[in-house]
Amino acid sequence: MNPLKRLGRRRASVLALLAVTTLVTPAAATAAPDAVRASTLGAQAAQSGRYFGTAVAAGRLGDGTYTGILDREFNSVTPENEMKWDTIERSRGSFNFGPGDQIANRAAARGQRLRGHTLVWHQQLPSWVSSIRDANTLRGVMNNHITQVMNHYKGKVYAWDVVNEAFADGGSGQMRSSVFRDVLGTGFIEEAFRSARSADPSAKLCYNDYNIENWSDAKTQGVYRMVRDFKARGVPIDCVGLQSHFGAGGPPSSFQTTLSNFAALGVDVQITELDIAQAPTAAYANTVRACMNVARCTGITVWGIRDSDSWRSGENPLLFDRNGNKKPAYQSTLTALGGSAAAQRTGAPSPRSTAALPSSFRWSSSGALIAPKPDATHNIAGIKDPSVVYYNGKYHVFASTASSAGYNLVYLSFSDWSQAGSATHHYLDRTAIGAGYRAAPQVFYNTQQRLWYLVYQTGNASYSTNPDIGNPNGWSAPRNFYSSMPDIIKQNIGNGYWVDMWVICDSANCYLFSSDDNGHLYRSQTTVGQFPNGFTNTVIAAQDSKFAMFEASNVYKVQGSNQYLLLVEAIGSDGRRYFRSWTASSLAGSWSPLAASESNPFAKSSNVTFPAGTWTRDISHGEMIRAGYDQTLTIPACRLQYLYQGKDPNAGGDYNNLPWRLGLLTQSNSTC
Ligand code: 9MR
Repeated sequence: MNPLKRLGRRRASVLALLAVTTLVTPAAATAAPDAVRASTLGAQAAQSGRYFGTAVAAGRLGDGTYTGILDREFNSVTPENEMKWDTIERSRGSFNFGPGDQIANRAAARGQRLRGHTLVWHQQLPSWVSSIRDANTLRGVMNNHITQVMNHYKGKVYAWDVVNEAFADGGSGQMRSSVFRDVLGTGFIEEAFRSARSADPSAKLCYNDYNIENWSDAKTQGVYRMVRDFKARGVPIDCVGLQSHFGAGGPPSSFQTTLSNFAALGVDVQITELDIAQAPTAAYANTVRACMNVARCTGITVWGIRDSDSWRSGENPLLFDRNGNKKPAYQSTLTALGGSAAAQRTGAPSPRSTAALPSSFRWSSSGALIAPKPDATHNIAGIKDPSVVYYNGKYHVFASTASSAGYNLVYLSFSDWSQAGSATHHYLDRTAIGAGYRAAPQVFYNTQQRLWYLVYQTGNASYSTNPDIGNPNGWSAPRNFYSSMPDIIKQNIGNGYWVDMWVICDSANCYLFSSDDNGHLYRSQTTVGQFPNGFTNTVIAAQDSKFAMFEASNVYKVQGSNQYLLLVEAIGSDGRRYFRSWTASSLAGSWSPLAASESNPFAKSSNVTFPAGTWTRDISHGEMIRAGYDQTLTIPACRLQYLYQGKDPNAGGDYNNLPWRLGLLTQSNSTC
């Protein structure tokens, strides 16, 4: 963004001069990642906002070794059999919650989460249900079961496996035969989820299955199509459980791709019943890493505590031996849980390169989701330049606030886009970030330093850090990346403005990109170890004519591939903003056009539909919804989403006073 456009060069150079006086200081010299490593599975998982759980059998709760491990290591539990239909409603209308309550109450007393397992399943189903042939009767029985059980556990269950194992093995990709499908038709799953939502609107509703871990399997694709269809039609679904009962080879190489592709549909993913034949250390570590690398992979449950507790005890598939001792896989699991949040820097085999990005894009846009919320001391005309991460069950959005008086920053968070409009706006001028010109934020988590970074422009490229993204008051005062504007920028900026600073790191280096509103994209480089210091060797990374390569550049890593994606905002022949795109095989590499022309744009009004009404002709400064939240800025390859700024096409006048709003694009031509 170019906030100085109407403020004039003089102010820009004054700001740049002022900025020189703020020296670059290490932000996190005291951060010691190893010092905060936890010593149990649950505590370590909690550090990245996840849970680590186990299946629990009520019959074993009298065993002190068992409960000792349970309470020490796990912060989530799933009743292994106690909430299944044949236990809870063995005869019609007669409910037995005793064994389930025993587990639920015990977990609640210890602050452990509870996963509800499972409401509708063709197994462990009493014969009085499986023998029903009349659709109305079965529908009533199914909905009553869901309603009674969910009502009973309301407020205690974090996520329910509403429907379990409804898809067939093999190559059909269809639902399996069961009394539910055969009598009610394939719509029974939708009906079950709708009943579940009305019974307990605050529980997360999951579809759970096995053999859906390998992306190309027909069964995985069948479940994926169903979830996509549910999301498209507004059928309530919040999560997909991948059971993950693996052979000794561990997860398929596409496992992370599968997790992130489901997550990209807008659902959480969870590993719900993990066990691996012979418990190889690498197989456990690879499984955990795949989850850690996907922001919406919210937790992992192993299917039992000791090998002797397992339904496949002959294969010794768990993390504790028969005596309750930690096995080698325990250590590799714990280590993997403490690994990078979204980076593969621990030597995990990279997933096969999957769906590369297409060479043309189509999008569907939401209406304006986020508007400014002026208050007595903040007279704001536009909300702009959003940066967004999904972390710990919430979207965290940072944006510029704009008015003719100038620019500053705002923060808001919400769990669902439907709540974006009602979220509280925290004005960051009230924090150590301070008043004055701050704009165009970019947020990410630095996994080495265990700190959130907010990068923004102040006339220089500046940043603040915060250990807790959810605490708006936790940001440090601004520091600068450069002592002054690099010479190469001074030589090329012409009448432009130095704007839109952007940081992205690979496993060795961090790069700082910026634009000059004059046709140049600049890149500086430092090592991951030196970051945020040492940005030298500034070069021109890409150039074009002024309006063809204007500003608001984004650079991302494409998940599951060796591709990086560059987006740059341009001004079209119609005067409206749009995005062009390029790819490269490394961050310091040269950029090849992907969808880089006005006739084949990355995102422009011409390839965006507006089902809720065309509220903007500009597709301007924004950010992709990432697959993770760390410094690698990894995005999914499928179903891209882009949070952008748009405005009433008829609005005009002072650029700083334009009524910018934020909307969300969702890719509509994804082939995966
Ligand atoms: O571990 C469970 C075992 O004790 C039961 O006998 C069995 C009955 O079908 O169910 C086991 O748990 C299953 C889970 O509920 C659904 N996914 C597959 C699990 C292993 O069979």
